[in-house]
Amino acid sequence: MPQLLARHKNSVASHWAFTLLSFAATGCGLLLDGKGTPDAGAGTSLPALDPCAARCPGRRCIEGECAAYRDCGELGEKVPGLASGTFDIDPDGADSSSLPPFPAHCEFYEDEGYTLLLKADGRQPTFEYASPLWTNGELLNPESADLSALEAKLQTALVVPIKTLLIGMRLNDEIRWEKLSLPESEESLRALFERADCDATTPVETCLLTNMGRSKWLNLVDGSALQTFCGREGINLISCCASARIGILGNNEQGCGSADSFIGFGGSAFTSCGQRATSRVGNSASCLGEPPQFYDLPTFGYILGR
Ligand SMILES: [Ca+2]
Ligand SMILES: [Ca+2]
Repeated sequence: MPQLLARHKNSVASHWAFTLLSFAATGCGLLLDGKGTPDAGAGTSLPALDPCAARCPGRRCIEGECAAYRDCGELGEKVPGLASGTFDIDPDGADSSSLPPFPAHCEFYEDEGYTLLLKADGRQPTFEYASPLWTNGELLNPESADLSALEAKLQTALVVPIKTLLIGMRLNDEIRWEKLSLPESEESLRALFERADCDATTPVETCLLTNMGRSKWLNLVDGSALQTFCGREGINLISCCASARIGILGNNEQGCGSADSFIGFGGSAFTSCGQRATSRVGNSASCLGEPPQFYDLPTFGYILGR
C-alpha cells in the first residue's frame, strides 16, 4: 500500500506541475494577489487561472485576446504535452493581417511540434520529380490538413520556415516517421525545391545534402532495397535512372551517375535493366544484385517541418 500511495501522490503532483507549466507557458500565467505574488494563504486550494488562458487552448493571449502561434514548432515549445491534431497557426504573426490565422495539422513527435506541409501518393504521378507542384504557388486540396491519405499541398508549404523535416511513410494503419535535419534553414518547403538540380556533374558543395543515414531511409519503407554505391541523400537529387526531391539514391556502380534506386519523395518513371519503375513516393530499385532484382514499392508519404 505505501508504494501505491506514493505513486498516487506523484501522479497528483505531476498533474499539477503539468497544469501550472501549461498555463505559465501560454504567456498568460496565473492570477496573482494584490501584492503581485502568488497567494501563499491559499493552502491546498486550487490556484485561480487566467480566464484568457482558459479560453485559449492551443493558443496564446495577447492583451486578453486569443492569438495563434506562428507554427506547430512554436506551439510545441510554448505549450508542452499537447496531443497531435488541428490548431490555428499564424506564420506571419498576429500583428500582420496580410496572412490571417488558418488551421494546420500539428504532429508532436519526440517533444517537438511539426507542421504538416504536403501529402503524396507514390502510386500517382501528381508528385513525380518534374511536377510543377514542387516549386509553384498552387495548392492542392488545401482543406486537407490532417493525416488522411488524400494528396495535398497545403498553404503551410509556402509560408512555414523549416530547418528540420519530419518525413513519414504509411504502412497500413501505421506511419513510420524519421527526422531529417537540413544543413541550413529555408523560408519554406517550396523554396527548398527551387534550388538547382543535383546530379553527378553538379559540384557537390552546391547541392543541399543531408546525413540521416542509409538504415533510417530503408526503415521508412517496409521491405525496401537500395543498391550498394552512391548513397547521396538530400534535396533535388537526379540521375539517369532514379530521382528524389527528398531522398537517397543508390547505384550498382561507383558514384551516382547511373543511380537506379531511390527511397523518398519525387521519384519518376524510369527503365533500367529492362524494368520499369514507377514509384513516385516510396522505393524503387533495379539492377540490384546478380541476377538483377527489382523493387517497386509505392507508399503514401507525409512531409512535415519545423
Ligand atoms: Ca497574421
Ligand atoms: Ca547503375
